[in-house]
Amino acid sequence: MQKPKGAVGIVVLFALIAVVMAVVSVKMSPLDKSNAAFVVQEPYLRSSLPTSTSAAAFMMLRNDTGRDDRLVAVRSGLSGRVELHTHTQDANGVVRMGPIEGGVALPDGTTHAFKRGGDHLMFIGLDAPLSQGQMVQVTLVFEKAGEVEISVPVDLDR
Ligand SMILES: [Cu+2]
Repeated sequence: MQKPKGAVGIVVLFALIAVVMAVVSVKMSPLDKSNAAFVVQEPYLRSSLPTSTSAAAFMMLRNDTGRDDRLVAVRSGLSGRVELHTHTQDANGVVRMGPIEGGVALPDGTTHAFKRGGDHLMFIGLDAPLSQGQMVQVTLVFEKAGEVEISVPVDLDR
């Protein structure tokens, strides 16, 4: 029996390309010659229904800037208001989502997961319905680094 090594190799290669393409390294300034940056991995934005007036964005956000920072606000032309949300469970076991008070701490060298059922960016009051594959410009506002622009693709299938 001979294993189809070639086929496996190709599958692995495609998987690597998919991951690399999803990584968006965001320099804080065009003049910044160092490798200091925020790294955004696998960002996507979705709404539960095409007619929804709100949407949520998810991503892995890594701080490689060399100093501790904090994500304090988010802005986007997609909706008038964007809030940092999390899910919490009350004493009766009911899960609710609501704003994260004081923003999201992001110590240097750490990655924060914005994921389904957990922390997320909440876009409230969409001006238009989302379309699959649409790229949405989002401004992340950090306490120290200031404003960082990222692009987040709409993926309604995730
Ligand atoms: Cu929310």
